[in-house]
Amino acid sequence: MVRGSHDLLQIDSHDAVVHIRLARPAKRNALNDPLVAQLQAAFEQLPAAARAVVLSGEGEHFCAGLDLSELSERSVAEAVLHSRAWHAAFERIQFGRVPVVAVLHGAVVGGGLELAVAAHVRVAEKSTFYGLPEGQRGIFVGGGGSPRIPRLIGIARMADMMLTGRVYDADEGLAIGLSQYVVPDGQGLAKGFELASKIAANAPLSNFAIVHALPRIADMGHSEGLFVESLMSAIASGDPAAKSRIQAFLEGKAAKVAKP
Ligand code: 1HE
Repeated sequence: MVRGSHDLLQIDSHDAVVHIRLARPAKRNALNDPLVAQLQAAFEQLPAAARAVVLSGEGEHFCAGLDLSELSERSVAEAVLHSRAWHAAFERIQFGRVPVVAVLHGAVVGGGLELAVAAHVRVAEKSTFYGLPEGQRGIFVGGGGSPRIPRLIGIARMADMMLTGRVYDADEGLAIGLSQYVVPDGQGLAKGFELASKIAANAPLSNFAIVHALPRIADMGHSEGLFVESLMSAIASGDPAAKSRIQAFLEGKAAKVAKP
């Protein structure tokens, strides 16, 4: 189903939900060049039936970030291109064809956190811890963390994580906005698939608008944002899927919004 080499990923289809797992546990799923390229290819080549993706990591940790053993071999120009390659791959996740639910556990550090925040929904098992050790390593984020992470937790918190090496645990990560859910250890995938199945059942155009229009509107000025919102809203509500779903509700055939 997914073309090309992906020996550092494990990819399985479960009906409309595709499960993509980082499969380099001996190196704590550290992101080397082939793994980043395989991630990009996997998200570019999702099967036509895919409606949502669950992204997780094998072994004890979600992802240890940049493969530090590759770092010393690059010139400045090569390092720029390397960072741009991460950007291209993670853009395919954030602005791909379907929403992505990341299931986190253990270390979610450095580039691993940059990968996690390219997803749309994050479920963290209790074992999760978040860090940005770039300051200690003498480097800087390069996988899109600068624009994405402050939008979730603010510049001050990200600067603190990078300057002091502060690490947040799963509950703290939930409180500050790094994840939307925390679940007990071992239950992350079940929760991730439950959420992905709900997402997959939405009208495709609604999911498209949420993935592609919402973050761009949030980046616009107020007036432009309101206008583009109106356009996106009119396009979505004009779709036959919206008309049939609203009709089903009016006929008492669709689920009500229930109190949690
Ligand atoms: C690695 C990496 C890696 C593990 N690159 N090889 N990232 C970091 O600074 C995080 C560095 N890693 C760690 O802090 C720890 O490894 C963990 C907390 C993630 C996991 O600890 P642990 O005790 O389970 O594993 P370990 O014994 O430290 O590591 C197991 C093996 O994975 C070991 O290799 P081995 O051949 O000796 O068995 C480690 O060397 C290897 N390993 N992490 C390479 N990151 C686009 S810019 C992004 C910038 C960043 O991401 S900076 C943050 C980098």
